[in-house]
Amino acid sequence: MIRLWGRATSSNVMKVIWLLDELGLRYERRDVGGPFGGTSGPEYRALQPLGLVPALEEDGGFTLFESNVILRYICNAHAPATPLYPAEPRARAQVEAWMEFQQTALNRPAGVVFIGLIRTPPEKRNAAAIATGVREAGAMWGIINDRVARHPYVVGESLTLADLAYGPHVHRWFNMPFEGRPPAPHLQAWYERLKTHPTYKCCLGEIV
Ligand SMILES: N[C@@H](CCC(=O)N[C@@H](CS)C(=O)NCC(=O)O)C(=O)O
Repeated sequence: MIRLWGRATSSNVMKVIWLLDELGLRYERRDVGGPFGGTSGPEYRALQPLGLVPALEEDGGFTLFESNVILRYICNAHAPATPLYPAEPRARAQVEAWMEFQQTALNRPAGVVFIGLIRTPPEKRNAAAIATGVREAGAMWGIINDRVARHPYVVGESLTLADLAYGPHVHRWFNMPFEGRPPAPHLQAWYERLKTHPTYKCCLGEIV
């Protein structure tokens, strides 16, 4: 049995839920992190050393952390032929590169906007920092906009793990209340395309 640890409001948990649902795998999920707590004790730290979500656990004592690594592991272990994670080395490397781009280039400025706007009470918000985050995240989304101008999905003609990695974030980007979102028509069209995948619904909830 696959056990996913992490609250369903976390972007990094959402992408794993999306994959598990997309592959039709059976799993159970435990709400930890954020208001649920449960991540600071030694038992949880053995699953995720920083006390973050998600973490994955399987029968036999196997555990794993880092959301994008979890995505790749699930495909390797449970759906090795899935086109979400192509086996051909160059195609696979492209998927991995764009997953990495999400974690390394987009996440920081997108996080500044999300934490600054959604997780910070209005009287404590830093408008200048949020505006800088919007500008920097907008530039990163511009790069994704250019990709999906050339083909329907981030890496090519079909949905891959690269799209899953951005799915929770693009929903936030188009639905958080801020000014200065640069025009990105191809990004918007790709977001609408993601919504045609029924299993994407796990990423489309209220932004909290
Ligand atoms: N690089 C890690 C980042 C994990 C992370 O930052 N998780 C956030 C939620 S998106 C977290 O655990 N926040 C504290 C909490 O929810 O208690 C991953 O991709 O798994």
